[in-house]
Amino acid sequence: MKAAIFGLLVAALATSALASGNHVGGHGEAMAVGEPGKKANATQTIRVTMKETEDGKMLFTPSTFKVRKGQTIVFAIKNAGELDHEFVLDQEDKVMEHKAVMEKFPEMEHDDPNAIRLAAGESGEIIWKFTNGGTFKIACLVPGHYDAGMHGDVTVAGK
Ligand SMILES: [Cu+2]
Repeated sequence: MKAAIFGLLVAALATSALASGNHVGGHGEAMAVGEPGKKANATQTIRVTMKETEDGKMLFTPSTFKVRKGQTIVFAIKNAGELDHEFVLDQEDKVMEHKAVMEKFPEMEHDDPNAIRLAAGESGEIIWKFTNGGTFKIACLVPGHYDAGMHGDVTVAGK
């Protein structure tokens, strides 16, 4: 249900929505960044820590990733900070749309396969198959966090 509501909100904000002629933000549509993966197919586990720093930044460590097209990755994510954080994996324009929605509706949660929200001290996983080459974003879209530094890049090599 949460995901469905989010989809509607995104559709309302999306400017690229009209071009597709489909219900935008709809789940089950192919995403440029790839698709949910199966753990059995994963060839690499990448550990990512999320936390605030003493000088007021919020960071993913590491924040840049290089993978290969076709690869399934387990992102093993730990919130080592004191606030809730999110790990959202998507193409940059989707991340920015989603960021705008979150700024309007900060309590919104999502349970999409490409995103996870973790309370302080929690750990979780995103298992993802990168089906397209290109550069994609990871981001925490809790309001203010992206602008405090909480984003990174995933480069997918291969045609
Ligand atoms: Cu955050």
